[in-house]
Amino acid sequence: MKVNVIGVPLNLGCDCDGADKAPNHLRERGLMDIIRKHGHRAYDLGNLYIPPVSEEDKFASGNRMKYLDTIVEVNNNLAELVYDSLRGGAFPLIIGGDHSLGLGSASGVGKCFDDFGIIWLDAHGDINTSETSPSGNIHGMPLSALMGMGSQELVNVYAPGNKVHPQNVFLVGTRSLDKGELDLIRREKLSVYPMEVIRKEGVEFVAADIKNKLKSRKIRNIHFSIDVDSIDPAYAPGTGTPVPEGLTPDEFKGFVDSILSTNLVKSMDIVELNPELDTEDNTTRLCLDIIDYVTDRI
Ligand SMILES: [Mn+2]
Repeated sequence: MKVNVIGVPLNLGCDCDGADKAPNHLRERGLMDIIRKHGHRAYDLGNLYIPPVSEEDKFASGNRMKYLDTIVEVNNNLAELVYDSLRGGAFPLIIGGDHSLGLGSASGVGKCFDDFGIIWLDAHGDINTSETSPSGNIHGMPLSALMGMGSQELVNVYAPGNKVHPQNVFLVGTRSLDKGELDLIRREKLSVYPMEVIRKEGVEFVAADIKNKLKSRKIRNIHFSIDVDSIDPAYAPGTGTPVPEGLTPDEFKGFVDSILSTNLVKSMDIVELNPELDTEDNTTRLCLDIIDYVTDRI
């Protein structure tokens, strides 16, 4: 298969240094060779340009949202690159960078496929809005914006309006949800599989439940957005907002394996690796292992 690797060295959405270093850090440790080993034609499309913006201007463009204009600009460009990649028959593999890039990648997928769903693997909900966000960090808002909620600047990235129906969103691995996020989940009856459910029922049950819903909702294409903070910090400490009680690498792989076996996954993000917060490159190695595992199965 053709795999287009797209680096997004973005750290404005988490407002924390280090996540921007991840794409090159992974390249220097053999990213492209790992993908090609599985027989893929892999192209490194390089890193998206992130316009510089000074820290004192962080709220200049967005009321209660840090670095809004720049994040919108980068996501708009990312969406076009993802859309183009899909149209060209490639599997876009987007390497973050912080999770605000999920807004652009999924927007590109949404332009390509009407019948698409999003599986968002994360310790957090990423469904805050500018009104509910405690921090103003946009990496906590992309999934709500994709569903058409929150600030119009984010909702209208790449194309006007919502990109995905809330029924077609699956949020997995959560264990740190803010009050506004819990309200949104209840209001929209979102499919959420928190860690308590995974611990009680197992990843196989969760994956099977999602697969049933994919079938009943006639979803033929999936964008899979993976935040490394979904994995327990004991295994993945190199991330900006770690939360205890996460997935073990085996649980993670079991879930990924089950979802990939549907053959519906058309694109993937891997985000929030922060090499500067890592211990002895453990999280970097885990990310490369994940990419190895995934590209063996697409
Ligand atoms: Mn996230």
